[in-house]
Amino acid sequence: MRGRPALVAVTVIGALALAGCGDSDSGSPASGAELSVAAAYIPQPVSDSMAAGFLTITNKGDAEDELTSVSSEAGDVTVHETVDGTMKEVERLPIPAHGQLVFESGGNHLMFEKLKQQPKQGQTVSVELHFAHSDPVTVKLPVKAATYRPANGHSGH
Ligand SMILES: [Cu+2]
Repeated sequence: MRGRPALVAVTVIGALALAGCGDSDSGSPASGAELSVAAAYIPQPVSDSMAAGFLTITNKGDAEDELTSVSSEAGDVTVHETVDGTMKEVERLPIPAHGQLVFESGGNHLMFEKLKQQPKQGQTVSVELHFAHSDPVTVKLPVKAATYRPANGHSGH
């Protein structure tokens, strides 16, 4: 819930700055990354306490950022990458300037553990993404069928 007011505040400040001097776009590294989130979902898990979540973070800005942590009221969330078929927790993942950080089946994923209740198809699970530079972003991940794959997603291999 903290994400939305912060985002609104940034927008207002940006508008004021533009009105003030007209060319504030250049030379302000603090607002270099422009993040948006798409293709978020959780396949309905078999387990009642663990699940994986997927999404794509796009950075349209000129500066890179990093995903540093994820939190949720639904349970514990950590960020995992998959190396040689084995998943391992990572501290942070980079989001390159003009690039994407992709979470997809068989690759990076959000790892939900100690869930208070099993996510069921049709529900949504809210998470808050925290970044090294940008303000936190709240994302609602819809729970899809266990076999769901995003239509335009690239399947790992
Ligand atoms: Cu995992």
